[in-house]
Amino acid sequence: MSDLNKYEILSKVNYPSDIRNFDVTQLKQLCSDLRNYLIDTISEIGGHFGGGLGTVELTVALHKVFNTPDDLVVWDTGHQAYPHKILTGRKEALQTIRQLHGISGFLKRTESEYDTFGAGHASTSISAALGMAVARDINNQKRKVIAIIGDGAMTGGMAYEAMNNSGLIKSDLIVVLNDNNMSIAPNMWQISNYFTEMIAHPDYNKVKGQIWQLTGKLDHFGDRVRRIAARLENGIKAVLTPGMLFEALGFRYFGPVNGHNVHQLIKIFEQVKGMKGPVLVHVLTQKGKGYEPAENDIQKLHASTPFDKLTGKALKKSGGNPSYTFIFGKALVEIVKENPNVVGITGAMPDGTGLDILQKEFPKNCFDVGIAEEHAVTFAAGLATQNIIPVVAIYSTFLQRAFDQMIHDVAIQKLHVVFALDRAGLVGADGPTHHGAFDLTYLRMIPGIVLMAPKDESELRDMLYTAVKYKAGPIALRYPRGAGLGVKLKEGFDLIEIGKSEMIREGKDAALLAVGSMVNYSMKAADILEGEGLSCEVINMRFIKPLDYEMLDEAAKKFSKIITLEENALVGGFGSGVLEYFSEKNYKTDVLRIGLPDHFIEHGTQPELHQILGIDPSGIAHKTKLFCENRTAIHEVTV
Ligand SMILES: Cc1ncc(C[n+]2csc(CCOP(=O)(O)OP(=O)(O)O)c2C)c(N)n1
Repeated sequence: MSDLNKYEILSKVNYPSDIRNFDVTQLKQLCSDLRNYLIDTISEIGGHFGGGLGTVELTVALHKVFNTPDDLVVWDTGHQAYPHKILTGRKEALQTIRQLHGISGFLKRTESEYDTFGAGHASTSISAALGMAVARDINNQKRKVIAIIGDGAMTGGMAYEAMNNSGLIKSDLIVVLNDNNMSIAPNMWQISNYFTEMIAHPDYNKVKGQIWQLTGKLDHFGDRVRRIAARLENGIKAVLTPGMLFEALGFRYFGPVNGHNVHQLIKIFEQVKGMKGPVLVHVLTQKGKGYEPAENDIQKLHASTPFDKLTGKALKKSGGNPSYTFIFGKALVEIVKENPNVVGITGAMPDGTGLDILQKEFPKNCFDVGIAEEHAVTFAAGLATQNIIPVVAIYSTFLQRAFDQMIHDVAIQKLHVVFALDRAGLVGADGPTHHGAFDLTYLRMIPGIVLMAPKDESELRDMLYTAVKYKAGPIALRYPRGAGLGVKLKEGFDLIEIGKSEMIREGKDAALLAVGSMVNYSMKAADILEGEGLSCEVINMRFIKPLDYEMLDEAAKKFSKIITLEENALVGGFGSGVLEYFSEKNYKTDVLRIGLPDHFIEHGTQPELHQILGIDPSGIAHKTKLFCENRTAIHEVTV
């Protein structure tokens, strides 16, 4: 681990108050130390990387000019806030970031008073900051409120809802647009192209220069002339500058400013600090700034596992089983080859979802809509009305955003939209904002939807194929983050009968009814239990909706002990569905539900979390044994 003493200035800084008397030379040195410390640490332990390297100067300038934590700085998403964490009392703790019991990779109110608003999902900062600004007005306080939002996060509709409302309310609010022209993938923000073109246009620069010259010359005239000139300048600026869109929404626009010039940033923040009403400062940054491998391949180094500092290459040996994501991406390409009416849709996550493979092979069949999950779903619904088959590939956690669209735009109209939910279950280091803990709950309640979870990557392929062939309405499959089980993949695909489970191990003492990732764990648990004299049947449920009622009827007759297993919140999940059915049928079978408890689960590796929660094979075996012996199986967990 990095010895902090080797960073000359940073070693003396623990909180923002330590930098407020620094001169520009010291601040520049601090920026250099911050950057080196980030590179040294993240190359060793992994984590989000590119975004933070791009916000070093911005972070320093904000904490220098504003009186944090009394002034409220609200970061969007949070992956770019590592420099902020370092400057706000978490310098040493950075070395534990995203690790079990370490600090979070995102913003977290319980972690620091400087983290004014929890984040992880994008596009929330302006709304939250406006709420804080209005609360400040109600409470008669004086503090400043500053939101920092990336150009990627600006593809999310909520940012516009918030700006529109800010323009109406006119509360004092500073929004910093951190524009690096990148999301994780190349950004889908149309306005970004418009900025780039406008700023580069010679006429814009000529006229801008002339306005400034003119207003400079007018300085020696009287007040009235200066006021008219200022109005004129604002008027012309509004029409000619990239800020005209923001001005239309009621913001005063400043910029663009070089986001790696700490001196300029301080100057502009000092200038806007006392202004009335909503202000937008447009800051141009470079993702990965100061680290060549990241500057050259920023998509790869948005977030990373540990890597070689010199080359930027991952340290982890490649090999291992292909991921569910990769298998999904490849399978979709095979399906599109067969049926060109199938299209893939991603919300700014082509690499994360495996749709990058489709994007390369069939670019016309692939749509990256930006961080706009709500739009993605309704866009898919529109496509489905015209007999196109959309496969919407969104992480379980991000699809939460589009719940109403799934009900209102897709399910009520029984439209054939395929939902591919990656990262279902616990995702590991990203923690509670990113765990896919709720999709079985929020999908299971939607009338008419079909909801599946594959036991392995081969079944994922068949389920995707089945979903594309199924015409009767919405159909979803959910699968976990990470490597598949390494099962052999067959050529082509098989249709799976809707609503039919698969018995994969016979037993006589108890039945383990398992969903998705829990099938493999249940098989291992059954092995352990066999050794302890307990014979367990294992059923791969395949379908959470519709449930295999025939199988449930038989199981209820055959077994006095049934255990349901899912990597989803127990509240409202698969096990709840089984209990609802048993209650309707008045079955008296004892049911133990194993899954995620009713609290948010912190970050750690997937195996660590599974073990702590008692949903790994030995935990399952332990709970099952207690249950079968009529002893309590309630597992107290602290994660
Ligand atoms: C609702 C939602 N969808 C997707 C993501 C995944 N995601 C995390 S960061 C990111 C890109 C953000 O781009 P930008 O706001 O420009 O920040 P930058 O990384 O460029 O600093 C995306 C798509 C997310 N966090 N939230």
